[in-house]
Amino acid sequence: MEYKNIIVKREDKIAVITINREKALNALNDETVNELQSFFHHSWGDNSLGCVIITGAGKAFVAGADISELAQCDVQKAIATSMKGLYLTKTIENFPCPVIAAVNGFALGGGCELAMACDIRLASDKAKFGQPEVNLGLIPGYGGTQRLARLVGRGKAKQMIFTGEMIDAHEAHRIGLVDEVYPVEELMNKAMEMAKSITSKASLAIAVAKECINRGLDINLSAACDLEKINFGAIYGTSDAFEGMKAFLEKRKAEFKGK
Ligand code: DAK
Repeated sequence: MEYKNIIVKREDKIAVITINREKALNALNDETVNELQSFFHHSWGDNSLGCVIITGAGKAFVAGADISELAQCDVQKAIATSMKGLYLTKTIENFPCPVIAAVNGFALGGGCELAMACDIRLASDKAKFGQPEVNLGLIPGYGGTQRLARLVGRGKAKQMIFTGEMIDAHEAHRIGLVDEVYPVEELMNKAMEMAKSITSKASLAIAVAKECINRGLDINLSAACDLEKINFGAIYGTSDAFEGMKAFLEKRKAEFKGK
């Protein structure tokens, strides 16, 4: 698949997507959102894919939605744009294998929202996070009011969204917005290391665990535990589960087949 604004590199079971509009600090224009959506759509049934890493070229992860395009929106176009962004973030959230955001630099507005839709956020010590929409007279449009509050709590989310101010990677880590912080030169190696660890495990178990965590957080604990119970049973229908337990008992490395 040919893309203009993203670079996709495949290393074994891992796909690394680099958002590559460096001159606009990787701002998400319509075409880039379409390309990201297209990657996830075309990869949905690809059983050889075990983990996706999203990062940005140059000094930004993504500096937000493309303001030159946002400035052209009327009410109808704004709703359509928001729906597209929400659809992309939902697609990433529901994608059957883990998606890691390797946040190298600015993750602002739609960029912070893109990172929040990923399963795990690793940040470089140069990364900066913010929801600066109020500076433009807007509110977040790709799920930011919802995902940020769920990740960092309503007080911190309101602080970030109401002031529009940026926070650095260490503060983002402290409040739970990012999971790990690394020196910028180590970020991609660390992301690959994590992706390799994930792809060495049973892919169906990971897909089901992702689903349980995501769905479970939207419902009450008792119903969520029931959801886990059903899926715990369902995973016994996979041969990988038996291979994993057999390998342990035979003191050898498991050979998972994704079946
Ligand atoms: N869009 C378009 N171009 C951008 C951009 C953006 N978001 N961010 C940066 N650029 C461009 C700059 O215009 C500049 O272009 P040239 O002048 O060189 O042509 C180039 O990238 C380099 O930027 P700077 O010269 O400004 O670089 P600095 O290092 O000095 O500053 C910065 C970096 C990240 C602090 C600064 O660029 C900045 O403040 N950027 C804007 C950040 C921002 O406000 N992002 C937008 C957040 S709002 C919605 C849907 C979605 C959204 C909202 C509504 N609905 C459907 C209603 C989402 C909104 C957002 O994401």
